[in-house]
Formats: sequence, C-alpha cells, structure tokens
Amino acid sequence: MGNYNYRQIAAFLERAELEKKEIGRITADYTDLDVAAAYEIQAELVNLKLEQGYRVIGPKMGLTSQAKMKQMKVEEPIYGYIFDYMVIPNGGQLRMRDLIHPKVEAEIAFVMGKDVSGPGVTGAQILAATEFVTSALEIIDSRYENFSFTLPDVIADNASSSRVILGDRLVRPDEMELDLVGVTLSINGQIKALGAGAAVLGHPAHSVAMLANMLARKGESLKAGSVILTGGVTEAILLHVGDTVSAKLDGLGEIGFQVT
Ligand code: 0L1
Ligand code: MG
Repeated sequence: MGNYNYRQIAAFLERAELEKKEIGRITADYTDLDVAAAYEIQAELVNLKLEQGYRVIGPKMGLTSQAKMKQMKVEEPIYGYIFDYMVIPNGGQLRMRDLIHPKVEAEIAFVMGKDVSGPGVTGAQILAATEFVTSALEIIDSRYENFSFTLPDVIADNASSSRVILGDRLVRPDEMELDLVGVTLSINGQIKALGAGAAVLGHPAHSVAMLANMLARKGESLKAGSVILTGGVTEAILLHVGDTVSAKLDGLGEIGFQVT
C-alpha cells in the first residue's frame, strides 16, 4: 500500500464536514487504501476533534443490518465515534445549513455502566455491563457525493457520523426484550420506515459485543459512561427543510426533532 499521510487525508475529510461540501471518494486517489488504513485515518480525524476540545460521547456501530452489509458486500459492521458537538436535544432543531445531505435512522442506544474488554465478549456480558438503554435518532451525513463510497471511504469518514438525538427515558436492559422492540420512524406524521430491534444483528447487545471485540483487536475497550449507538433499526431517510421527525420505540418512548 502507498505511503499515505493519514493526518492529511483526515484533515481533508474534516474540511468537507466543516465547509459542508461533498467530495469524491478518497479511494479514487488512494486506490489501494484498505480497511486497516481507513481506521488509521478515522483515528486521526478523532485526534483532530479532540485537539479542538471536543469530547467523544461514545462509539457507534454502522452497517449492522443484513441489507446494508449485503449492499456493501461486507460480513462485518463498521464503527465510528460520536462527539459532544453532534448532540441535539430531544425536541430540538437540526439546521440543514450545517450539513450536506442528512438522513435519519432510528436506533437503540446503550449507556455502559462498566468497562468491557474483548476478545470473546458476548451479548449477555454486554447486558450485564449496561446501565441503561434508550432511544436514539442518528443523523448520518456522508461527506461523499450521493452517499457513494467503498468500505474504506466510509470508515475514514467516521462512518458518516453527523448528529444524534437521545431519548429522555432511560430503561434498565433487563426490563426489556430489546430484539422485540418495535420501532416506527415518521416524517410529518407519516410512517416512513419501521422495524424491530432484531434488525440490529439479531439483538442490539450483539452489536455492542461485536464492537467490543473489534476494538480489542486494537487493544481498545468499551468505557463505563460511554453512550453507544448500536445501528439502524430502520433504513435511513433523507431529510428536507421543514420536516418534523419523530420515532416511537416500544417501551423506550418517543423522540423527535425539527429540520430548519
Ligand atoms: O450509522 C450507519 O449505519 C451509517 C454507516 C455508514 C453508511 C452510510 O452512510 O449509509
Ligand atoms: Mg447509524
């Protein structure tokens, strides 16, 4: 593989985010960029944000549905990071002028009560280490034209992370059957997508376990206090100015926001 300057590529991706300008795939220039190198670029992007004083609230899993993995021809999901500046309060506003071409998907989020280190982590271990689960709406905003990318492109672009809304209702994980949680995602009062928690790798706790095991390959672990987005229960829906977005998650309540 070429001798690439990961920091420089990360800065290029960050500029696209800040200038809200879509870009072509980086793999068009860096043709032999592989998944490992893409995570190095992502790590540099994270460093850039930390150096500016932003704080990671937790990791997120992406491409967790069979449909998305098949579409991308991959057998494993990907991860990225959510920062404090990405959080919009429940009922708040998403400013379209801050973003490129945002889409929204409904998710289940975990709040970790204990550190968890892989490898070999199971869903049961994750549930035992989880303090609460809650509802989430993730706004993804790929920096690439038309959301068109290869796997290394999207990993380097922090898994399209952009904004997140977290629910106000915190529930102990043993009070729920998370795979059976029914979810509807509505825009302007019309249901646009629906699903069940099982759409996320069979059970959202499996997604967190897989994340712990993926991080372990790099000597990293899940930290107590982290908020983890487990992956879309619904497909992602393109947003427009004026949209009122709301999601209902069985047992986890309703969340929403306005697009201005
Ligand atoms: O959160 C996600 O599942 C997004 C992963 C990246 C793929 C995309 O931008 O559609
Ligand atoms: Mg997501």
